[in-house]
Order: sequence, then C-alpha cells, then structure tokens
Amino acid sequence: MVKQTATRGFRFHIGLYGRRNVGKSSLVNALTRQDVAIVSDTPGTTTDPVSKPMELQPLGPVVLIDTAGLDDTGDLGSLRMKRTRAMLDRCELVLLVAAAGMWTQDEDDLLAELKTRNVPVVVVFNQSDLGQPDPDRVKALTQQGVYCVETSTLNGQGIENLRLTIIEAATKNKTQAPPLVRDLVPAGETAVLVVPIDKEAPVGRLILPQVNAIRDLLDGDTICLVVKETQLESALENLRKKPALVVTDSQAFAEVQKIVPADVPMTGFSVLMARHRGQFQTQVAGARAIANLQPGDRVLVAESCTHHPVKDDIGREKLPRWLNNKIGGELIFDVVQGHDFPEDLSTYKLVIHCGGCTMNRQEIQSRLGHCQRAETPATNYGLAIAFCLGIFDRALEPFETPGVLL
Ligand SMILES: Nc1nc2c(ncn2[C@@H]2O[C@H](COP(=O)(O)OP(=O)(O)OP(=O)(O)O)[C@@H](O)[C@H]2O)c(=O)[nH]1
Ligand code: SF4
Ligand SMILES: [Mg+2]
Repeated sequence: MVKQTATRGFRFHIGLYGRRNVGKSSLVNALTRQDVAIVSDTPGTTTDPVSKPMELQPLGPVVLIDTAGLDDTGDLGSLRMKRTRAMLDRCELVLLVAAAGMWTQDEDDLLAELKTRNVPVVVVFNQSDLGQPDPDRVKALTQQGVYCVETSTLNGQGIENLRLTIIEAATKNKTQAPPLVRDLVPAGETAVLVVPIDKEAPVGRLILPQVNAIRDLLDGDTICLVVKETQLESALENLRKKPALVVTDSQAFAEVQKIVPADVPMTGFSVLMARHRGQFQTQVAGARAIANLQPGDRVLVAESCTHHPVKDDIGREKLPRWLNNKIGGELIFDVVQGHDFPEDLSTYKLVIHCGGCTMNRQEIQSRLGHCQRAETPATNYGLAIAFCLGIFDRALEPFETPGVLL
C-alpha cells in the first residue's frame, strides 16, 4: 500500500530564522535526526530557503524551512533576504535562533516583525555550550508570551525540550482554524458532495478540497455520499432522509441549486475553504463589494497552483464572464499564479482568490492582510460565484447555525 504524504497546504510550516552561523541548519538536522541541511562555520552557507517535510508526532505533518541568515550582506545578500522574508508569509511558527546567548538589534527587529504578523515565536538560544542568555532577557521574552529554549546541537542538550515546545506552540496556534466542514453536519447524518467530472477535473483523481472534505466528514462520523452533478437528482430520490448538507463545486452552483430542495442546506467547496483558511467575514464582505464595481475597474484573480489554463477556464473565462454579466459591463482582469502576488494593489478594486488548497492558512491570511492594508476588498472564487449567480445567501446559510465557528 502506498502511504499518501500530506500536501504542502496541510503541513504545518515552521521557519528557522536568525543571523548567519547561529546554527539554524544544525537545528534542522538535529530535529529531523538526518543530515539534510548543509552546516559549516562559513557565514552565509544557506542561501535559498530549503524545506524539509517531516512528521512531528502528535502534531502530524510539518515542514521545517531553513533560511539564509538575516544579516546577509551585498547585492546577492539582499536578494536572498527578499526570498527569505517572502517565506515568512507561509510560516505558522517561527524559531528565532540566536547563538551563545547573544541578542542584537537583528533579533529585536525580527521579533517586532513577527509580532506585527501575529506569528507565534520560539526563541532558540542555540550554542548553549558556548554561552547562556541573560536571565533578564529570557524573563522579559517569556512575559511577552514568547517561548524560550536553550539548545546545543553539539551535545544534544535541549533538543528534546525544543521538540516539545514546538508541539505546544504549534498546537495552540493550530486550534484556531475552523474545521473544513464537519461542524456543519451532525454525526450520523448524511452529506452529499457534488463533484463534476469535467475537462477541468484532473485525470484519475479528486482535487484537494474534495478529498479533504471527505476525510473531514468521516472524522466527524458523517455519512458521505459523493456524486456527479448528473447523478444528484436520483441520489437525493434514493435517500430515505434528506441530507443535512449538500456541498458542490462552485462552478455547478446554478444547476445544483435547482435540484436541491430549498429546505436542504447547500454551499460550495471553495466557500468551505474561505472559512477554513481564515477571515471568512472579510471575504464575505469582499464578495459583497462586487456590487460596487464599475465597467473599466481592474480585478486581480489569484490562483495558488500553477495549472495550465484549459478552455473555458474558471479564473480566466467563466469568472470574468459571470462578473461582467453581474455588473453589466466589461471589467479588466489580471491573473497571477503560484506564489506571485503583487506588492502594489492600488490599481485593483477587488482581489478574487481561488480556494487556495495548495497554500497553507498562514499564506492566505498574509495575502488577505496585505489586501486589508491596501484597503482592497478580497474574496474567493466560491463566494464571488455565489454572489454573481444570486445564491449568496443560500451558500452562507449553513454557517449561520449557532455554534458554527467563523
Ligand atoms: N559549539 C556549537 N557550535 C554549533 C552549534 N550549532 C551549530 N554549531 C556550529 O556553528 C556553525 C554554523 O552552523 P550552521 O548550522 O551552518 O549555522 P546557520 O545558522 O545555518 O548558518 P548560515 O546558513 O550561514 O546562516 C557550524 O560550524 C556548526 O558546527 C552548537 O550548538 N554549539
Ligand atoms: S486553483 Fe486554487 S483551489 Fe483550485 S486546485 Fe489550484 S490551488 Fe486548489
Ligand atoms: Mg544554514
């Protein structure tokens, strides 16, 4: 049996940041118990960020990101710094590594930035065999809610404590994410998932939000029925009791909503993703901002993965068509893919993101934060489509039940 490894989007991202030569790469090796990262006493050994996936039980799949030293210099150094900083967008936890108890302006600056970003921090005073941190500094950091650990990769001291501290800090942060779907369906009830197998569907497999919804429902002891949109009607007729929820691919909203009885709650996979990835209310408000768009306004469409566009592609053709129909004129669309996301959003009246299944929660949150700072409304595919097709209220109804996390 082939064991399926967790995809990037579902791995907890842990970044190791700090000045050069403090032992970041040595810590990656110590935590993974493998020689995966190059270690040397030459400052600036690690250049580009390097990701190392691993299992950190009981936390589950994580990825350790080894980065270049923050005090890297010169033209190349500043290029490296740009990449290293961009990687911060993905980190859900940062190990701020300092050496032999030394604390400089670089550590202070990084800590301040992490606070602004709301990223939990574990300060690792590595090279503890060479020197210890000032107890007053440790006390002050602890009082600010920052975890502090002393380690030595040379003699192994503190590595187990660091592992346990990562688990504790990560668990605290992880629990903030609402579930994908399971809290919308009581245990023992049935959820129907509508999965069109069209030319946009990848060959031989389901896409991540679909797979993850099935797993989440099974974890919640829900009965899960997966059908194509052409099978939905007969599937509903065959059920003795109405389902507690129907989830459809957002592109099939229009036809699915005609089939699903009005008293059966219904929503879309990417609406589920909007809540699961965070700032749901912001994205709901972003979809409502479609009503203010004028012909000639510029809209940014952002997709997390780099799939090759197909005919009648959702981001390039269908979504623009539905939006133009909705506002009764032509909008201007720019499409970006993968980790590219413009710094300057000032020309955009709206950002529409895909479900973001290949990105982690932190990266989507960073993008949404960026949009908020630029005062540009942001939403996602499912919410935008529901708004354009006039089924917005219906798609949001399942989230209005008391007790549902937003
Ligand atoms: N004494 C002692 N030396 C250490 C410890 N951890 C790492 N080192 C040494 O410190 C040097 C730098 O270690 P690296 O792991 O390459 O440091 P880095 O932070 O990844 O460095 P850059 O990639 O250059 O930013 C190497 O010579 C390591 O052997 C430690 O706990 N104690
Ligand atoms: S476009 Fe977005 S939601 Fe769709 S598969 Fe790619 S990353 Fe996932
Ligand atoms: Mg290194």
